[in-house]
Amino acid sequence: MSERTKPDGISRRGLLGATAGGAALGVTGALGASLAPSRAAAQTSAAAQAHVGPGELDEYYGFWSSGQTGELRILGVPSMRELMRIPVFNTCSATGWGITNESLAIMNGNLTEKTRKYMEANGLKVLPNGDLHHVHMSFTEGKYDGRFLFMNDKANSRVARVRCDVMKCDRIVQIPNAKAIHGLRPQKWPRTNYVFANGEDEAPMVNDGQILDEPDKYVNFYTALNADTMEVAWQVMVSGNLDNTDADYEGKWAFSTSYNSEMGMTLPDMTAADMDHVVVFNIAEIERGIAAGDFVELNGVKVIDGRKGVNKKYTRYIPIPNNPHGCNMAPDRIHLCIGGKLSPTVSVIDVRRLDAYFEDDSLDPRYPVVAEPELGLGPLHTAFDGKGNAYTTLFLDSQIVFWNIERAIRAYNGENVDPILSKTDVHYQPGHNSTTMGETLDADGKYFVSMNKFSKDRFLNVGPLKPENEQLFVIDGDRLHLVHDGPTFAEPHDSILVHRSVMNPVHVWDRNDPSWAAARAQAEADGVDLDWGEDVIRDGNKVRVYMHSMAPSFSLESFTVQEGDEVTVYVTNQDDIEDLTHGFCLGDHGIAMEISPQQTASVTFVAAKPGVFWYYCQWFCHALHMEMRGRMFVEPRDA
Ligand code: CUK
Ligand code: CUA
Ligand code: CA
Repeated sequence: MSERTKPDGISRRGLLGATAGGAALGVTGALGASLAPSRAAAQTSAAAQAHVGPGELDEYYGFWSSGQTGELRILGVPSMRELMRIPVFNTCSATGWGITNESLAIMNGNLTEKTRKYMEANGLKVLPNGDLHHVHMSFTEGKYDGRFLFMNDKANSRVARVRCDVMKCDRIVQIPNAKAIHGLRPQKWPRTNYVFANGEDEAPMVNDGQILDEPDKYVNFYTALNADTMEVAWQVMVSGNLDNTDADYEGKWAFSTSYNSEMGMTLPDMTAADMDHVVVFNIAEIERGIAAGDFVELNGVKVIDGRKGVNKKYTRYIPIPNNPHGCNMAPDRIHLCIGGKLSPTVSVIDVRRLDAYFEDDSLDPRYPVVAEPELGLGPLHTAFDGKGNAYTTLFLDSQIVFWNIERAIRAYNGENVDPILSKTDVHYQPGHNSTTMGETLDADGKYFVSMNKFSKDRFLNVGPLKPENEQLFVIDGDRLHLVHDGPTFAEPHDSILVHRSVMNPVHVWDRNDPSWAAARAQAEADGVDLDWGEDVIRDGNKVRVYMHSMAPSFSLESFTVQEGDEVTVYVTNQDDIEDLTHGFCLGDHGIAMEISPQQTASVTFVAAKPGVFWYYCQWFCHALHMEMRGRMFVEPRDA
C-alpha cells in the first residue's frame, strides 16, 4: 500500500478517522493550535495510505496471539481484516482441532506423565484451554525466514509450533520442570536453532508434594528448545521468577526479566524491593557446561544451575527497577530495552558490554545499563522503527511514548537533551505494541499497532464483558496517525507484523504431507487405497471406514457398524480446487472436522447409540452442499 497514494480512496470513514485522530493527538506534544490544519491533512493522507479497498490485498501479515482464547489469528495489515484463526491450545468446532486423530496426536503427543495421569483421572481427551501470549517467527540471520511460528501457553506450560506453509500447528510440547511458560522468543542469529521459553511460576525443583509451603526451596527454569525437533535442549535453573525474554542479534545472549526477584508469594512481597533484575544467559558457556557434564538430569532434561552467584559463567543478574516486564532487543543489534512497569523508566542495556561484564567481577552490577529514560507511568513493551527510535506502551498513562535511544544515552551521560519525541493517547491501557518488521533487521517503521486491554466506551455496548481494542497507526516521522480501531475478543495480546514477501503458504495440500502419515500407514496395513478407497474394515470391535469426498458427495453414502464398536472414519478430500474445503460432521456425536483440498483427516469414537445417524459436510462447498450427506447405521448389540 505504501507506494500507492489513493486520493480516490479517501472515504467518509477516512475523514471521520481524521477527526478522531486529531482529537487524540491534540492532547500531547509541544504542537501549537496553528499546526492543527496541517495535522488534519497528514491524518487524511495517513488514512488514505492505510486504506485497503475491497479485493485489494494487504501489505503485511499480522500474526496475533489471542491470550486466553488459546488460538493464533492472522490479520491483514493495514486493513486489520481478520483473515484466519489457527487453533493451537484450544479446541475448534469448525476445523475439528481437538477432535480429529491428527490434532489429538499433536496436542497429546508431548505431555508430561503427570498431566497424562491428571487427564485420565478427569476423563479429559484433551486439555481444553490455553493462554497464548506470544507469537514469534523463526529467523535466519536476524530476519524472518517464513518457516515457522512459535508460541507459548502460559496456562499449561506448553510451547507450540505452526508451519507457515500450511498455517497449521504441527507440534505442541509441554515443558517439564518449568511452570507457566510465559515469555517466548526464537533465537535470531545465525538462525533459530533454539526457542527460548520463560517459566513464570515458582515451585520446588522436584514438585512431587514433598515440599509445599516452603518458598525458600522454590526455583524457576529457563528453557531452550531445539526449534527443529521441538525437544527440550536444556534448562537453566535461576533465582527469581521469569517474565519476558528476548535474544540478541549475535547468537551469544538471551535475556529475561524478573518481577519477583524477592521470591515473594504475596503481592506485597513481590513488590517489596526497589530493584529486581534481568538475567543474562551466556549461550556458549551453557552449551559448554552441558557438554562437560555440569548438569543434573531432571525429568529427562539436562538442567544447569544458573542461580545467582552459583556459577557466574552461565548467568548474570543485572539490577533493574522495579518489577520490570517487557524485554525487547532493538534492530540496531546493540540495545536491549526493559520496561520498568512500576518504575517510569525503560532500562537500556548495551550488549557490547556483556563480554566484559561476564569476565570482570569488579565491574559495577549495573555496568551494562547505558540509559534509563523516564518515559511515563507503567512502561511495558517497546517496539522499534529501525531508525534508532523506540515506542513504549505506558499502561497507566494510556499512551505510547515515542523516544530516541541515542538521545536517552546522552541524557543518561548528563547532557541536557529530552529523549521523548512525542506521546500519543491510545484507548485504553496498552500492553504490547508492534511495528512492521520491528523485531527484525528489516524493521521499516511504517505501521504501528497498540494492543489495548480495555475498550470501555469505544464501541457499542455488548454487556458486562467488553471487547479489547487494538489500534493501528501510520508512522509519520515522530507522529502516529490513528487509522483504525478494532475490537477483538479475548485478547489482542501480542502481534508481529510480517511483510507479505516473506510468506508463501500453499493453496492446496500436498497429498504426501506428513500430517496424515498415521492414516496412510493404517490404510496400507488394511490394504486400502487412502486416496480413493471406500472400504469398511472390521478388526475385532474396531471398524475403520475409508471414504473420499468430491463435491457434492461422499464416496460412501452409508456404512454400518455395531453398537459398542470403536469406529474410525478417514475422509480424503479429492477436490483439488483452491478454497474447496469439505467437512465431516456426525450428528449427535460431537464430531466435526475440516478436510481441505487434497487433505486427509480422521476421527475415532465409540458407536454407543444404536440407530440411524446422518453425517454431513459442514463447510459450504457446492450448490448441493446440503445434499452432501450420508448415513451411519448402528446395529443394536443384542439384535
Ligand atoms: S505479557 Cu501481557 S502485556 Cu504476557 Cu506479553 Cu506484557
Ligand atoms: Cu462438501 Cu459442503
Ligand atoms: Ca519485585
